[in-house]
Amino acid sequence: MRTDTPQTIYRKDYTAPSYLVDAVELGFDLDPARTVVANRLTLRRNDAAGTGGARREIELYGEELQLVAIRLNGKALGARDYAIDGALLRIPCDAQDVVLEIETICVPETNTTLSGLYVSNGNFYTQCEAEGFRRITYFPDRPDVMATYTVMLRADKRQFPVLLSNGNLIEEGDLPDGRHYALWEDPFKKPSYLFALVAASLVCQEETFPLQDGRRALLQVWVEEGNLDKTDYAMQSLKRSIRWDEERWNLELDLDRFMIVAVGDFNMGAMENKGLNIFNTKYVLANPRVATDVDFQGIEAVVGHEYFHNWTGNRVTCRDWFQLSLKEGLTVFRDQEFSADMIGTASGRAVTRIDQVRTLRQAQFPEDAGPMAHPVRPDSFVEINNFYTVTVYEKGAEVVRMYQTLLGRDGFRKGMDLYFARHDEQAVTCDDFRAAMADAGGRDLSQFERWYSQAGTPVVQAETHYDAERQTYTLRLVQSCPATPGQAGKLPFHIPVAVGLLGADGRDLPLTLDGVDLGTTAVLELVEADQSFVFGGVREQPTPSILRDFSAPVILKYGYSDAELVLLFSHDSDPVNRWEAGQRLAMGRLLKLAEDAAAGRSLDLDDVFVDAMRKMLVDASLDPAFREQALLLPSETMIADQMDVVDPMAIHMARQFVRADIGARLRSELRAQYDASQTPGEYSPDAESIGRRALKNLCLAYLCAAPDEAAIALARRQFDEAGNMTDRVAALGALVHARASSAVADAAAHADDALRRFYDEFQGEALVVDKWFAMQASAPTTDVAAVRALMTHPAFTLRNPNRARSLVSTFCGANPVGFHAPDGSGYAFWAESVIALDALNPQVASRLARAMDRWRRYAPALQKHMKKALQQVAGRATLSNDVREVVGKALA
Ligand code: 0A1
Ligand code: ZN
Repeated sequence: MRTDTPQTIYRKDYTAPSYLVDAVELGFDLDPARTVVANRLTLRRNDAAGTGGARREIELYGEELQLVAIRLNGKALGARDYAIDGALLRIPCDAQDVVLEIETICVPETNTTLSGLYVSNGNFYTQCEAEGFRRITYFPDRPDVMATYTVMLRADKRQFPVLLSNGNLIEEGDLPDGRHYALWEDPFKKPSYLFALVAASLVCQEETFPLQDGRRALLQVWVEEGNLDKTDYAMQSLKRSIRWDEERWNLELDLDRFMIVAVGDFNMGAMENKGLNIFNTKYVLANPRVATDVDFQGIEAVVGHEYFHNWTGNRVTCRDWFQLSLKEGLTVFRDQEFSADMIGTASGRAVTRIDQVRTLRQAQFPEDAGPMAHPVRPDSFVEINNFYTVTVYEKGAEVVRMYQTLLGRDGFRKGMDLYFARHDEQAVTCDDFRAAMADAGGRDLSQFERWYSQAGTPVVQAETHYDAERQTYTLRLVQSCPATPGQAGKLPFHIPVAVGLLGADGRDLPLTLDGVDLGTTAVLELVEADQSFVFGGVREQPTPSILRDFSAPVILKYGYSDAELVLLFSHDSDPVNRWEAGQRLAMGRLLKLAEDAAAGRSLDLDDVFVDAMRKMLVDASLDPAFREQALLLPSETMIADQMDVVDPMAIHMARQFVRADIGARLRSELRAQYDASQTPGEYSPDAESIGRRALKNLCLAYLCAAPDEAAIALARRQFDEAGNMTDRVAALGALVHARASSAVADAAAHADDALRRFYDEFQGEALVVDKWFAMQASAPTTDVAAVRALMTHPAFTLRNPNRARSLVSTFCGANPVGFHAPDGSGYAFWAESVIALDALNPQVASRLARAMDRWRRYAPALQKHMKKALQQVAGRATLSNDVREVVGKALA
């Protein structure tokens, strides 16, 4: 917690480290109240780094450490031999080779930030990315300092029977006084942020797994006792990840042992520490009784993501934290491709792609249009932990995907091979990645750099003209990009725009551009601000399908008629654009209805839209998973993002009206589809079954959006008879959301009864209790008073990030009606919660703080309350850098 003005760090100020570290030897005497860390560093002067005329110094960082002793080449240093300025410890030194020994003490049991060395449920864990290692020992804690690590762990044997660190176990044994030790050695050079240790009472599922090159690796999934019945899926996902990386990229596991450890207190999803991944329990523990389909999918994606980091992030790492997307964008792209390949079918791939587009629109586009907007490779930050964003991750993945779209799959693979050939065991930049792609593909990708340096979502405005006489069809694309903080004007991007043309019968027309036959989907390269493409041999007036497969993270504007959208929604051979047409049909109506609701006019939904939805619902030739996506309306956040002045209540009323109207008008079709989508037999989280359950449960949600006694009875029956958590929570959600219905007797009692029974049955399962809180926090009938009441529940605590997020963050981020109450009570609650959380865990507080990002978009009456709440937080004398940066930028 700091009180001084936080410092901004700039990318342009990067300088190379004055000393490099070749080897690190760490000794830990682990004690929750007083852990002693002995650190022996072998350093080498980095002559490539200038000192700007100043005397050379060894620069080390340390936070929350008690410094016991420092020795330089065997000589004890006194207080005058070094200087400590905040987190920075500087030792004047010019020697070529140096051995530095440092002894420090830290207190894991009081570390509530969950960064550095901390205690969770009595066990020790570490989290070092981005700058947590400096909370363990003094060190040149920056990713371009890569060293080999040898780690000796000592702890009480009864309390901490399992002692783990990175790499290979060299030796273990007993010590006097009931203690024991384990010596670990990691043969690969790594930056300090990839260091990890675990000292705990845990159990594991393990097996040896054959690698492509004939070696066998020991795989382990470590969990607390009582959870071994929930590790199978993580283990299977790990094995699939290893195999996929070998087969798709020829990348092998480089260690003899790979460990995953699950911990209940964790700030993020998981962490890719070399050979010792530490995971939030949410992304490890699953069985059908406690985990939903979405949980299973999340586990596969995150296990893959962390495993893939072993090459994209660990073997080749980032030069500095501005390059974060080098590893994160690339690794998200890899985990997205992994998930898509695991499904295998074209339609399954499309559904994963639609999910990605949804995430971008739901979270990244708003970020890119708000006060925290930043380029994929930021130019500055106050607190790096604030930059683990959807822009760095998801937009970063889109940028990587665009290389593949421009170079083709084979060209992209060549670029990846060249990247590893050039940079293995190095710390590099996004420019190095781009250079590998350009060189491997023989392409000039200099303009493509703007995807890294310019923030904001580009807008592509399309116009078309059909010349029947010449049989030409002209597509004019005009691109622009709105101003973002610190970036007023933007230059044109290099945008791949995949395009197809549909005939009146809905079939793809053959494409010819400048006499070249391009099949049925052409990837146009938009590089100018205003550029036209003329297709030849077009025999009829076509309907354009633009931005197929969402070929670039842009907003496409085109004046589609309803008839064109219905044609695309019924026929587009590109499933992503087929879905997109439905979203456009829905969005047009939702915006109009929100206006009507705000003006107090009566609401009405036209037959064209309802018929299109009906057709989609009953089209048995389409995958259930795709139909579910196509029938899901844009979220309230997405609708809000389209409005100049956001009225959350009007948006909610509009969307609820559409849901209820569909529920009522398609009642019999929904009911029939509900019955047709059952998944008899044993639960399995395969894509086909997941799709059927998703469609079935969407039907239930629609039926309960216009509830009659039959719909509620259906939900109750599903709740009672559900053989898995997916169906159980879907039914509970339907009941809770129908709570206020006046059309059904005892709607509230049914909801309350189900909630009570759910809690009684699952109170021993922390992750399920999180769902129980989140379900109530997001229900539109839940107001601040109800949230405050839930906070007094014995199972609630702000100290556990998952639990705090399940109630507080869900209410502030996913319950627009409750949060934006006209009296400002939601915002006052937000301010109070940010302040309370900040005292415990700045990273979690800062994420919550972002719920107010877009405050300037709301109606003036709401803005006034929001500003007051922001000022209340900003006015606190003690605030973390994390929160200060977020609220400061919001108010700027
Ligand atoms: N690198 C991890 C995410 C992560 C980032 C920061 C953390 O603490 C501040 C923890 C984890 C990943 O991409 O999975
Ligand atoms: Zn990552």
